[in-house]
Amino acid sequence: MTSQPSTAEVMAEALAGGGVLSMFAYPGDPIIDLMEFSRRRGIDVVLARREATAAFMAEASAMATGGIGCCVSTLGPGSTALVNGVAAATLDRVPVIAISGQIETSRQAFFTHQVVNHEALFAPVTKWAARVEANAAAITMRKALRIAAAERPGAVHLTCAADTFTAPATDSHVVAPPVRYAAESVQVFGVEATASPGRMLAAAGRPLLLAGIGAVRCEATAAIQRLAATVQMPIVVTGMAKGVVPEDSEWFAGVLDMACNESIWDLVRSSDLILAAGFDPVELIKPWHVKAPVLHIGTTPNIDQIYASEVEAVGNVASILKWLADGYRGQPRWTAAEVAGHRARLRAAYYAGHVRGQLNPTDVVDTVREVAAAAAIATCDVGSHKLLVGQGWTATQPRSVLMTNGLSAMGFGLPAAIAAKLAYPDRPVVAMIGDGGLAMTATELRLAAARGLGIAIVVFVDGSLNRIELKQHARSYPATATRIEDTDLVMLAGAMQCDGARVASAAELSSALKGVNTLTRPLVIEARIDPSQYESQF
Ligand SMILES: Cc1ncc(C[n+]2csc(CCOP(=O)(O)OP(=O)(O)O)c2C)c(N)n1
Ligand SMILES: [Mg+2]
Repeated sequence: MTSQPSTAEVMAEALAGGGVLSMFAYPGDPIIDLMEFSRRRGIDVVLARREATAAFMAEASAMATGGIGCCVSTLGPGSTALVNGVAAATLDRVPVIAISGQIETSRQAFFTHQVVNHEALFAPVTKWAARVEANAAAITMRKALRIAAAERPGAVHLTCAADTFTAPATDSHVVAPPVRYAAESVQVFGVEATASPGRMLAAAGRPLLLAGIGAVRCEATAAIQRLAATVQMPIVVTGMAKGVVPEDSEWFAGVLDMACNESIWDLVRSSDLILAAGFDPVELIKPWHVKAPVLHIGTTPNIDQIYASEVEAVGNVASILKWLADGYRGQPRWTAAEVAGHRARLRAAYYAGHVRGQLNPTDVVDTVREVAAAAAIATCDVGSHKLLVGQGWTATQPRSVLMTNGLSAMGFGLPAAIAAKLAYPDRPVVAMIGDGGLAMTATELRLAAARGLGIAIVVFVDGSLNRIELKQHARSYPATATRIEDTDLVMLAGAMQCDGARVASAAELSSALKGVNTLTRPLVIEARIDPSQYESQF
């Protein structure tokens, strides 16, 4: 007679079946069974230094791989600390299963110490917040995986009582749900019954393709390139979709709502039809002010209504774009020279405010890009530096730039680099983060060192929470609670068993990065930048 598996064992089995390779954890006693069965099932259980970073690691691991991320915490103080990263996964549209332990069932109705209502806490920041019971363990896990991965993806939070983890699961038949598109299908919605995406495109004289994270999820790279080349139209992408088309290709026209955003908006406003291809308005920082009509092409209908669209093509974004390219009989709409001219103007705007003889933020972005291999994964944090990385970093592959641009939470860049390197040990990984973002997460350097992760962490040191300090300047306020004290990052790196270097010029940065593609332990670079370029641009 085979003994019945415990609920924790069934949960671990389901996570492994769902393709989870790493579980980012901060333990407490209720969850040790789940961690142990996950370990036995071959999942790498990684000790983050706090729950908030564990959740960012789970998010970034899913962003980098296209799979499902997982983080776990204890009850009360553990679960409350997970919230930011869980919310980031939901707003960044990344599938994550977050699991927290809870006090034993017999005490739940009346006990108070460390007891927080998880379902109420996580409901607003997840797609589903639920409890796992021993008599519904397998179905709950299957549902959690399916909901997290279903369009639009996001986080699911599960709570399991300490005694339920160890209880025999009476529902233990684990079946992984399908999460990929199987068929090329498209639904068309139109205000007019005769609405046709193809006719709308054919009628446009200056169409522009705006590609977002839905296009990344649908692996639409080839389809976007083919449609853009067929119609001859510029492609603008969003921050989290960077790399969905190679950014050194002919029709690429820049990144929306990063540095130089006026130049991009001018181009968008000069078009007479926007093909919003997997574009998710969660990445917009201002309301939509474009008069041209929008052809919504997405995995879901235009449920946000941030822009109006009289025609919606809903389904696999790649299939829809292929279908449009197959049917296109119109003339070429733009010339390559026009788009190249726009790119040149964009590049000039990107360098605005560059100070000779100083280490400018754009020098950092350019130098890291020059030295890092094409296949490198870049992560960034949130702040002024992100806007320049977002526009200036030339991405050549989908999922090669990891940033949070839905919740836009500081503290993402370093944990994301750790998760990316764990997922892809053979690819170079560079994190470009602010000194504020590093201060939030610096203790994770010890984890990176312990795992022997050869990641480079390039810190834009300006002694400031610059993005916010600039807003204070704009209102003639003094810098209040936006200056951060100088920290010896080389010494910090040493204490964390990482290598460290301090640089104040592009040449020094370039030589500090010499081995960046073959590092065997983390390298922290204190890049002492002159932030005046931010002041002139933002
Ligand atoms: C968790 C979190 N707290 C606060 C903010 C608001 N915020 C956005 S950018 C920024 C400053 C970031 O400073 P730093 O990391 O040094 O980057 P810099 O702007 O200097 O490049 C702040 C405080 C945020 N986005 N996320
Ligand atoms: Mg800073």
